[in-house]
Amino acid sequence: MIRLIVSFSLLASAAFAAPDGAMIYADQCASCHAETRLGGTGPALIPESLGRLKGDKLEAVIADGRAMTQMPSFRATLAPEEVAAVAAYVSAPLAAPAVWTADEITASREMNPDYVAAPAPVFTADPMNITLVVETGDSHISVLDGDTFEVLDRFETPFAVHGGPKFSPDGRYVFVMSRDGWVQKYDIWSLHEVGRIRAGLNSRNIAMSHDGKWLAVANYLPATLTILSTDDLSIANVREVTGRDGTPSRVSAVYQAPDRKSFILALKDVPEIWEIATDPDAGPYHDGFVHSHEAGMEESLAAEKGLFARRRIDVSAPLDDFFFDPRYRNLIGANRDGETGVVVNLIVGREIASLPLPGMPHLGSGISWLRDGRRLMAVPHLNEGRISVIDMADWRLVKTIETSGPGFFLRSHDGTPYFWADVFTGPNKGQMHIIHKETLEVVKVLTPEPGKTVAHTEFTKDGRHTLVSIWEQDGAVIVFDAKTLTEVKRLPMVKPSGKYNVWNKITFEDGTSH
Ligand code: DHE
Repeated sequence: MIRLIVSFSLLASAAFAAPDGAMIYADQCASCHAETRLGGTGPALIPESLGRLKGDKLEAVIADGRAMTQMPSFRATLAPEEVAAVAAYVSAPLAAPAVWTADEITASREMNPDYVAAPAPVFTADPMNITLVVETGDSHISVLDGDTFEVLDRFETPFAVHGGPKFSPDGRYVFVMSRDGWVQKYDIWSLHEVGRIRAGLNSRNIAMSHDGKWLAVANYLPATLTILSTDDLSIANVREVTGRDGTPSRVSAVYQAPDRKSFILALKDVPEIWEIATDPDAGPYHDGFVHSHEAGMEESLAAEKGLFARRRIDVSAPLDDFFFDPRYRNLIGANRDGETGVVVNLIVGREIASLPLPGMPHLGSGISWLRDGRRLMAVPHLNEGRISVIDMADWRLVKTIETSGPGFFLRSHDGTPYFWADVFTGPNKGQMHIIHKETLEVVKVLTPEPGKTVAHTEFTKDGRHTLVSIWEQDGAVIVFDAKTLTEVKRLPMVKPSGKYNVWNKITFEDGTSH
């Protein structure tokens, strides 16, 4: 009888056993987020990187997925108890804390033993009109001749490249970053990889210093900014990123501010923006300001001087994403969860205006141009089919352009009257809107491959052609005549994402991302 009761209770406990979060994680999540939980294509899933994403919010992301990311919905795969179990598992600290020290970064550095720097380009194509195509489908980059569209080389990249590769100011070298923190240096003239290094465990993007000497890597994990020497990829500086009160913060993105000879950092977890000097003579960099009650004057709290000196700028809420005016005097920032954007004047170091920007504005993809002597900027929204056009003199919303669905990227060029805006999700995914920069009217909607994702545009050096990605495994880059808007050529590519023209990037062409 006792035996019977024992086996019954064993059976019952097996039948009603709580789901095992670790097992579900290994089964469903590890392929993207890594067995160690330190991140792969997906971000690291540990309390340090989940930040404010806790409890119900975290379970909702697992159940519903996340808009505009590769995070799918698990509602059909996992029962609510299983979602809760895996959420609890990833919310628990790692057995050992995730660290990635300067020594580990250095140890990861691999220089290509076969690389020999060519004295001149090894091809006859115009080195200033080279366009790179990131093919995420099989982790490669195609190096295109921007005049003939011939593929000069196709080299392997680290897995899951994200954000724009950054070129040296002379356009010879390019640096590529993957979500798991690898930075690769490639010599375009020699058509050879120079080397690579893992600068972080989970990284966001990279920025090149005004003089081409330093490359900054924005990291989520660990909460650091890694600065590498562009020469040999050795570490120049690793700075822990913490708010005034010591709270560690992930870095959402780092941008080059060439006119200011600095890097500007968007901090994800604290309401601060950082500026890091790339000028050895910089400073003093005032570490924020306080208002003096007696004199009504501003006083600096602290100051740093010289190369990599840091300045903190306080903002009302953490900002994820930035856009800059062409002289880098003002930064326009937005929080992906918020309804407004803010303008931060980098000279005085404080917010000077706010903008109505609901619907997840994607400022990093913004462009600007001159219309009747006034500079306008346009920003797509990640979850709404509209584009906000703002006057950069008085920060007025000039127009909201309706499109047929949420878009990711905008692109233009001095040599064209139009800007191109994609639709990345929704029933009209794949439509490309051609919008006139004077009238702000949609003049044409192209659907080059119905049903397929068609996104991200880049112009050639002279603006005569545009290259658009069919963002599919068996995809292609379509070359359009930018004037007649007709297809000129189609180059088969494996899930091509971003495309980057050397000239447009190194000259800071208005219509392109920097
Ligand atoms: Fe990106 C650029 C952030 C999701 C493809 N993306 C950027 C930049 C930032 C950013 C800050 C500018 C960096 C730079 O070039 O220096 N991206 C984010 C996000 O926060 C977001 C919404 C969520 C995330 O998971 O990180 C996100 N991005 C995506 C994607 O899902 C895309 C479509 C596919 C992918 O590869 O992950 C994607 N992002 C890109 C591309 C660029 C980019 C192709 C470079 C655009 C350019 O022309 O410069």
